[in-house]
Amino acid sequence: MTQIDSLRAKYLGAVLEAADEPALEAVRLAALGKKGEVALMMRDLGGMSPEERQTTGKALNALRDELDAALRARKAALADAALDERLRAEWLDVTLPARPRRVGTIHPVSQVMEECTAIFADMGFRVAEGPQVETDWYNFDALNIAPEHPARQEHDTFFLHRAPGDARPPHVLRTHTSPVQIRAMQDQGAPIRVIAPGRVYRMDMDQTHTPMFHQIEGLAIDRDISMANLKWVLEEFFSAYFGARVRTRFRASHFPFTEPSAEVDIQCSWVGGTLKVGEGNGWLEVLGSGMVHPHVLRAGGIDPDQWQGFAFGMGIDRMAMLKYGIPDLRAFFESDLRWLRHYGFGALEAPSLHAG
Ligand code: 2U9
Repeated sequence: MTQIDSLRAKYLGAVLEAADEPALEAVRLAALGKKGEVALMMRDLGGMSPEERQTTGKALNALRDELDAALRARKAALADAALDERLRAEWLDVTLPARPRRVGTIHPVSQVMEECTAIFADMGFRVAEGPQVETDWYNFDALNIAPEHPARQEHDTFFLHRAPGDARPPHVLRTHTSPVQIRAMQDQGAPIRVIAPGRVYRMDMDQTHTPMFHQIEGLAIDRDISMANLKWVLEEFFSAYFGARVRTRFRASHFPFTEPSAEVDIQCSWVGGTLKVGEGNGWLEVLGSGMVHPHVLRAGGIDPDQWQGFAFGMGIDRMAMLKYGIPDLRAFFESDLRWLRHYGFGALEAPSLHAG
């Protein structure tokens, strides 16, 4: 075997035995590097006869090309093997269930607000909204609430005091959503049919009152609207809301913004400490209402000689307590996660008129 043949055998064997890229690189340097064995033999060509130089040179070039090809092939094979090994080691089961995520709930107040809105919308009422910080004109004067009325006292209403020296009357946190309907009458005129759900503020705090609570008010103005229409709308509403035929009882009352005025009770029973709406001989007060006072129509830019209509107002928080058996109003606004998980609703339990 010539020297070239033994080099070929040695390095082709070394290439195949190289177990990783650094070992392969060492083989390459030893064979084809500047000081490698093939290069050293090339250097010896100078001392050979022309014929010998030609045959040996050709053979050395062929050996260099052959080793180079073997090195490349081995390098590619090692890279493939390394990738196979990574794919085996870094295996991922994409069918595993996802890690559980904490999901929030819809607050009962939001849920009930949506339920009520859906029912009134079905009867042709549109939702109206307005600011929570109001002028005293929209919150009191426009609603026929006299300057000396107790609601205007410092201990009943939250006032936003002006800077010292500013003589203008202070803004208030709205004490009811009625100013929304004044604005709606001014914007839309008559006939009009709107509901105004939203937050209201009164300086009150005990087992049944929080300084912020929620109301939904309704207003229907047309040429011949009467208390009979009011009674039908309310009975229709309560029956849809509680899911049973609910009778109502009207008791004469007084509000500055309605004349005549009525407080409305719904039929209920108390059995073994549980309240059931829509049955029995008991009555539960849930609502205030009446025919809109002519002064209030005029404040809304509507001529009381041409138009008349009813208005009503009720507390949403209380409606939620009644329907879902929630005992303490104050817990509504404490943000206790256990309470929210217990009384909250799933985001997909959207209220509708056809579902439970
Ligand atoms: C306009 C004209 C009249 C809305 C009305 C009541 C009677 C009422 C209370 C019920 C429980 C408030 O949440 S509560 O404390 N509401 O008794 N609300 S009539 O009357 C209006 C509203 C707007 C333009």
